[in-house]
Amino acid sequence: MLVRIPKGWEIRESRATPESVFRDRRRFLKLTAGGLAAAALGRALSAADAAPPAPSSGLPSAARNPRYTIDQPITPEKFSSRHNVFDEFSLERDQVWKLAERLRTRPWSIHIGGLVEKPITIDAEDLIRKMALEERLYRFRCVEAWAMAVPWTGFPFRKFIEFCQPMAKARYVRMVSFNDPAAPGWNAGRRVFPYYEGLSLAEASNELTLLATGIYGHPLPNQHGAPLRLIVPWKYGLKGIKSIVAFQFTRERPGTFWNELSPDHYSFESNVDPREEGQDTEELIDTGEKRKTVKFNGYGEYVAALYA
Ligand SMILES: Nc1nc2c(c(=O)[nH]1)N[C@H]1C(S)=C(S)[C@@H](COP(=O)(O)O)O[C@H]1N2
Ligand SMILES: [Mo]
Repeated sequence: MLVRIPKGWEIRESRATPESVFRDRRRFLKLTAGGLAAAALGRALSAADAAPPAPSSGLPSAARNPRYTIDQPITPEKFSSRHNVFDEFSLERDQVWKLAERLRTRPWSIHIGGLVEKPITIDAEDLIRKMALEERLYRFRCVEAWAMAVPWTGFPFRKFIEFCQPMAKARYVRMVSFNDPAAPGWNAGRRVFPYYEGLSLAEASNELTLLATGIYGHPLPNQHGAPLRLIVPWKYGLKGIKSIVAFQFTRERPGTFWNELSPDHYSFESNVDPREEGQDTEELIDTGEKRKTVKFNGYGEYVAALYA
């Protein structure tokens, strides 16, 4: 069993931030060891209450794009699918998968609006069928200093922008998660939802930025943000908003969930940065191996110019 010691960021938060804001995140770290042990047992999914198949199911499997690969083993799915952050369902990392399981993701309306030539509402399935899907191996780094590497299926955000046709004056894109307290499994007592995120259009157009529809060669299970979630591998995981229902193109920089809760600790950009207090090392969720954090999570050659 993995034994975890308190992380630097945990100390930082308790020192500088009102207790009410961070009590939950601190509590999880104490529970993490148990969560990972449960994952290691590889508990079987109960099929009984399963929701209908995800919108991307039934599509031909996407070919792996060899340009995006990693220099470490892929994290086994039994770890990544049992240690999740999706606070709408549970603040306990090892409980999310079970609670999220019954969420219905079909049909799933996605609104595209704001500064676009023609605002539309489109079903996730119709949108996904319009896009050419590919698989990419990416590193993933949470601000809680855990890390993994997984194969995502999806389409480049850049292609999605072409589809949306934003007006020339648009500079940012704001994204919003589903918000349905009546949804099965919803258990969001302590936080105010929906979760919302944003990127500059320069960031969203970067070749790395992906809208994911699947993981490990199959549709996204709900705990990973079905039917559509954002993946920006050079940023902390909190930027990767799950189960998106709206995209709004804006001229002004939009607010983001964690930045507005605690601006001193979570910047709009939230790029992985080992110089930040408590972020110099990270721990792999499967092996417990500790290693040095790399600036931009190792993706500097793709993105450093965005921030120069
Ligand atoms: N809607 C929503 N999206 C979210 C979150 C959340 O709580 N709600 N958590 C974020 C955080 S902090 C992380 S680390 C990643 C975790 O993604 P995973 O569970 O697929 O590994 O999702 C991000 N997206
Ligand atoms: Mo995170």
